[in-house]
Amino acid sequence: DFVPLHDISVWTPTAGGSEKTVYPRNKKLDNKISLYSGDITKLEIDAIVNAANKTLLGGGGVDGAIHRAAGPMLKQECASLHGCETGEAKITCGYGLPAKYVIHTVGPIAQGGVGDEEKKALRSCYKNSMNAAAKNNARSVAFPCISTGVYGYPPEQAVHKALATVREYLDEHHDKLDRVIFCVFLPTDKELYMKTLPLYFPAE
Ligand code: AR6
Repeated sequence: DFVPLHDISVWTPTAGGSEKTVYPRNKKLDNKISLYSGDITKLEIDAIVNAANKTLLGGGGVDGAIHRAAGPMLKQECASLHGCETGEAKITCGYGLPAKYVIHTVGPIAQGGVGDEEKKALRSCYKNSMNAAAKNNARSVAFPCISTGVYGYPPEQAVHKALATVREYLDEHHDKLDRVIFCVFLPTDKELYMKTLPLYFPAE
């Protein structure tokens, strides 16, 4: 029941959508974005991103799902990495997962509210994860909604940070990645992304 890359549809911007787009169209980015609704552990792509914690030793949420699906070898490799700071990213093999790599990043804890520090850290998560992918020649990468679960970052704010960071990275490095997949798990996140994607990846 794995989902290969060719079954993950490309997100096509619709013309005449929103008036208040944030960026103009960049044709070089056409066909590079996907919105996928479902379990990230099923994606048969180069790399999936894990919303981990600083220990990198597993936890609940998407982290728990990834470790369960990958098997105990993943934890073993993670244990050799000596943790990860907030905003940083570390890459491992995918083991039992259909994805070749897992990129573990640690999102900010936003239960005390979102300030400049949290915004900067969330941006770093996306940026450092894409850099880790590119460095390892992983050309397709899927992101969960980092920090918006247990870590309490408001999804309405996180979606803008995620899309702005990916858009800016791809503007500069469009040759380094073939596909960035936003993997949403909750129907409310799917709606948020459908509403917000046209602002960052408009048709015209
Ligand atoms: N596939 C895709 N997305 C998922 C999946 C899945 N299988 N399962 C959950 N999500 P969270 P955080 C979504 O809490 O907020 C862990 O214990 C979920 O609906 O997993 O960054 C770590 O060890 C939500 O939209 O991550 C850390 O201690 C999103 O993934 C802490 O939680 C992120 O929710 C990290 O908290």
